[in-house]
Amino acid sequence: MIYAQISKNREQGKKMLAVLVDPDKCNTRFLTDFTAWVRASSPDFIFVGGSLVMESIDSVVHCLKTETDVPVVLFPGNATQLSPDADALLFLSLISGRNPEYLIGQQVVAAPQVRRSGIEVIPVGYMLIAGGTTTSVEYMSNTSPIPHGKNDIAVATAMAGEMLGLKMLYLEGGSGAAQPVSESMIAAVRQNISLPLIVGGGVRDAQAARKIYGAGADLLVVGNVLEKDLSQMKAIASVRNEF
Ligand code: 1GP
Repeated sequence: MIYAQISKNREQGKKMLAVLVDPDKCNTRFLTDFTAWVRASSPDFIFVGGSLVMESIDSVVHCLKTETDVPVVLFPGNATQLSPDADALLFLSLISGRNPEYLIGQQVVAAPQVRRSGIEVIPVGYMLIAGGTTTSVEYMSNTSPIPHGKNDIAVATAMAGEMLGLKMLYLEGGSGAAQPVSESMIAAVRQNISLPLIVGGGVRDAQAARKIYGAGADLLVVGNVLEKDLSQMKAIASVRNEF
């Protein structure tokens, strides 16, 4: 079970890495490079999803499950991005936003199908943090991110997520963010909640990864760098071993 694995790694102080695969960019050439990199660098998880996905999630999940041994976790942008072949589903609620559609609406639409599929469901408080650019998730979800420097708002939001019974928190700078979530915000949230903490968005090199883990993230998610620079991905992957 994926949540049990995350909790165990965390108890042992083991930092984790997930690579985010955008199904729309998942062509044969990408998959050849990707599977080679996965063999060389062993991410802990492959996340699949996006704010806007045109291709079938099912076929990408099937392909990744066939080509690698890494657990595949759904990271859906909406209720259509489901696949029973994945190992787990991040059941996200966009708790930084005030759009009921992404707080609970899409979840209601998805719930019967999710239940029928029998997939492992991990309830996650998803918090969008401003990162210097307007990101796809901000536009598609029609929500305002928490301002970059407002650690107190992030902490209070995270606390509310924990008190509501969510099992993990995800601090999201947004794919391609100019600045990742700040170390001070990650540290402030870490000090105030006991849940596993996921951080992603705008991480392009090992130094940024080191800062995010050092500030208290348990699981780092990277996406764009994977499509642009596989050698940089290897450097990012090796940072996990420094902790
Ligand atoms: C996952 O959205 C991120 O949380 C991925 O962001 O594409 O900028 O790595 P990047």
